[in-house]
Amino acid sequence: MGKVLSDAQIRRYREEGFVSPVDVMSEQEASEYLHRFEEAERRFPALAHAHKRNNVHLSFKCLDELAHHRVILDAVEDLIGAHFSLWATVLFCKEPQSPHYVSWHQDATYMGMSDTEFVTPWLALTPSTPTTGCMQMIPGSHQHIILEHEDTYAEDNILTRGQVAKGIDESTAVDLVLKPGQMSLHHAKVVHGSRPNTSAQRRVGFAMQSYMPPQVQQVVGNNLWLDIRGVNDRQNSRRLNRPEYDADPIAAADRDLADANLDDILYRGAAQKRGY
Ligand SMILES: O=C(O)CCC(=O)C(=O)O
Repeated sequence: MGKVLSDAQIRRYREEGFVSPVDVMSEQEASEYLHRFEEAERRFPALAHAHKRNNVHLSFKCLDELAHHRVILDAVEDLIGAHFSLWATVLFCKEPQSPHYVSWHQDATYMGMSDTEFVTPWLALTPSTPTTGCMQMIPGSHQHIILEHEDTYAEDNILTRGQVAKGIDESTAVDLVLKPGQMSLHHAKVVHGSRPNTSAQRRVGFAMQSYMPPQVQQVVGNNLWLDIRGVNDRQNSRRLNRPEYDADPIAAADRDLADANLDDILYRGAAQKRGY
């Protein structure tokens, strides 16, 4: 038994490449976080929108709190050990009845890391279901290599390059249905995607992408990390500051650096650069 995950859940993560659902907080607490996030979004529209969705935890206090939530970190520790840092976060908001989707992909493909043993918790702040466009995963797909991805730049595809992993058998895909306050945790190599939100409700998911042990290094861009737990010495790395309040300028300067670094890494060698 781990700190949060049972032996069966840990086994499932190792075998299937994800575990879901995991309770983090009550629906009531999740709706309070959603309210705080949407308030901050209204107050500081330039800091969080469809094309400014990376690293919002360095701007909004509520997301910084979520990235340091004890239950999330304990579950991460159950999977990758007691020493880890946070690389980045992504807010995946799908507006009601919108065409946006996420094609089948493996996160590690363009992240520029030295290793693929890292984990992404995805926390639902609203219901994540087949009609709101929940994530779907292919069990066991993390046990293979990084597949060839084709960059399509398809208009409604909200991945940076609209990249699509080739040769996927969708017939085994499973829906990750989450209530507000529940999370899934997925491996860097598991193949996953999500369909459009056809409902009348917004779907808000916060992906902490990803928590990584110190042996995982950024090898394409700069090593900019938020220290989370244990000892995380990486050569030539710079530690990011946490915001003390919404739009804190000290953390905002770090977010500018981290966002630019992430852009350089994710779009390295790409034929087009989009706003994601
Ligand atoms: O939120 C989604 O629909 C997709 C998220 C995703 O691909 C990820 O967190 O790695």
